[in-house]
Amino acid sequence: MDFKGSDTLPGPRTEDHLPHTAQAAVKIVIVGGFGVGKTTMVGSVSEIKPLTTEETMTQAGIGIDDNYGSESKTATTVAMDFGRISITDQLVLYLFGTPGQERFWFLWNGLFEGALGAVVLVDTRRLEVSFDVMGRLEERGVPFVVAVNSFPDAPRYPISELRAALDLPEEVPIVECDARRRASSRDVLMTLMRFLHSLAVMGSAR
Ligand SMILES: Nc1nc2c(ncn2[C@@H]2O[C@H](COP(=O)(O)OP(=O)(O)O)[C@@H](O)[C@H]2O)c(=O)[nH]1
Ligand SMILES: [Mg+2]
Repeated sequence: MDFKGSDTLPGPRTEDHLPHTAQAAVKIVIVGGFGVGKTTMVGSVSEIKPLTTEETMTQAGIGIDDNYGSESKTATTVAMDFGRISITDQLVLYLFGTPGQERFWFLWNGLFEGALGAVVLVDTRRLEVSFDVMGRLEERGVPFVVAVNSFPDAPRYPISELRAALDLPEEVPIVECDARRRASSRDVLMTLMRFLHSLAVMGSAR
């Protein structure tokens, strides 16, 4: 039989096994409108091979999904992306990338269950595609940070203007990122973890 030797197979990512020091696992959701970079972010930052369920866009999506600015994109995630990252030796994050399109909202209830926090990815060319997502998170009381994915042809705005446009309170962190870069995506998650920590500290001080 002509099995390829293991040396010719693509190697595993840095860590396929949970570090033995891991003590806590936390669920984080990565949300945002169509084409904002959710799959890219989970893929760049995950230590395990990310699991992605993609379905080629069908006629059913045309005219329903707002595709402005992402015309070249042919596939959209209809289920979710899944990945994992150890933020410290003790703390492991499980990442769930979830679709932002309205017609997939029925998937959301389960996906938000048990989520400690969320990253809302935005594209400055289409801020409005992330409004509803933020509203849903607020309704469910899931704290979030906003990550502005820096697409090269997207206009850049000062954070204060973005905050006003997104109608976000002062305490909600807004950061720029490049979802394709592992370090940048990791920084976003660190920002979220610091934010969650500050909320917990504030909560326990009450
Ligand atoms: N230039 C640039 N392109 C990106 C970035 N993030 C994602 N993309 C591209 O934008 C497209 C949509 O990203 P994807 O992760 O599939 O979006 P999703 O629908 O939110 O999962 C893909 O072609 C990505 O390669 C980024 O930070 N910079
Ligand atoms: Mg996707």
